[in-house]
Amino acid sequence: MRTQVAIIGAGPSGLLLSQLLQLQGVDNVVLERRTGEYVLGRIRAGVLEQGAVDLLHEARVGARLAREGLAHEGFDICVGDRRHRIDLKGLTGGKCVTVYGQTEVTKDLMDARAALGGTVVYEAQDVALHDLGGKAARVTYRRDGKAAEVVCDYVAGCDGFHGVSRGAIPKDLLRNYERVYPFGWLGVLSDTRPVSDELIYVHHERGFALCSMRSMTRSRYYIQCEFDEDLEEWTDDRFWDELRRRLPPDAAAALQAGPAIEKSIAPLRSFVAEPMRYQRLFLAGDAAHIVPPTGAKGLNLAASDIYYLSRALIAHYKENRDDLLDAYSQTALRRVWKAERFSWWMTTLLHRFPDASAFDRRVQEAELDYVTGSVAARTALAENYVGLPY
Ligand code: FAS
Ligand code: PHB
Repeated sequence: MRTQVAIIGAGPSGLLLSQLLQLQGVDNVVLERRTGEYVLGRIRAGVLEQGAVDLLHEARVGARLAREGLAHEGFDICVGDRRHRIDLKGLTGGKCVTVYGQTEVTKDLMDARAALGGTVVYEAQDVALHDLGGKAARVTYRRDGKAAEVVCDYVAGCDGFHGVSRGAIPKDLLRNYERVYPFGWLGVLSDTRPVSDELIYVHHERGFALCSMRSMTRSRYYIQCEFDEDLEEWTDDRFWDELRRRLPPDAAAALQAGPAIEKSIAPLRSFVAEPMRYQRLFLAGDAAHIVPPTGAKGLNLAASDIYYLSRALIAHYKENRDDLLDAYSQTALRRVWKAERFSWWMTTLLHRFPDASAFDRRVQEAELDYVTGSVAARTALAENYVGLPY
């Protein structure tokens, strides 16, 4: 098969890039290891920056998002029993975020690709990259036991943290930056009324907690846990009891428990791979970087990568210019690192670090006191949370 861009991975990064390229007449093929059902079954992000919302509308997948997405103008930070509202709209001159699950984004993208007749190959096994420095690159894979090959001008590595693309960059050229956190997030999805109309981020001596949602009838909750917890040990009742112990009294009283329709533990890490380009290969999304979900930046960074990469590829094919392609890695990394900083800062602010010294804990308390007591500090938090400019 011959195409202009081979995209590895049919998560939000790969599908969004595929849709944006085809809308501009750039031929592409997506190769996905898993089935579509498996991809949709992964419960992940929940908060979209305006930049991501705008890009989804540009990709013509914003209709359901506009109908069902929940505009959020602020959120609470709880310290002890006190709730402090971060007024996103007031502190950023009117900006807010939209609550709309990654599952729904992916579903909308899958439907749009099918409607446009896009080529998305699911269950593509043993994907491998070849000839990235040649006149054309090649991507080989197997499906239903048969070998297949895609010859292309460019490869977009949108295959997430555990994908193959990053590994195609020679080790002597690739620089990895990483911080692994000494805890994880135990997440529960339940068809219950959210405890509050807005998100609640909790700093508690027993550990961090987050009250989020997917709609006004479907809630998403997280509690900080040991990174090597045994999920089997966490019955629904144990989860609800522990969450209730970390919430302020009014929220604990309002909490509606119910059966977990999904329960999972996510490790927390900060990770960046540089550069995000090698010859004909471009990395985007989790293939290039990971943030702890505290700042709700993972999916949103994937969106800004795809914003830069789609424009660069379209400029190559429609305007015969390569300056955007040549600047892609540097342009994307500049925004990536600011989101990495914010996600690290918000994680450090809100979690209980088991190995923290007495001095560390006092500094954390002072930081919380400063953030909740200073308009300048809350403004800095708010402008990062709603998303820095592309
Ligand atoms: P993805 O990982 O979503 O997609 C990559 C795709 O490539 C997958 O479908 C995979 O099957 C495929 N693939 C992998 N290897 C392949 C191969 N060899 N060949 C072909 N295909 C291959 N972000 C937030 O903002 N908030 C959150 O709460 C949040 N929670 C998360 C929880 C977990 C457990 C994880 C892992 C991530 C979470 N994230 C969260 C981040 C997440 O939303 C990512 O940022 C987002 O999925 C990035 O999208 P992609 O870059 O498309 O990567
Ligand atoms: C979610 O709803 O899954 C979510 C919301 C905000 C975060 C992380 C996750 O910071």
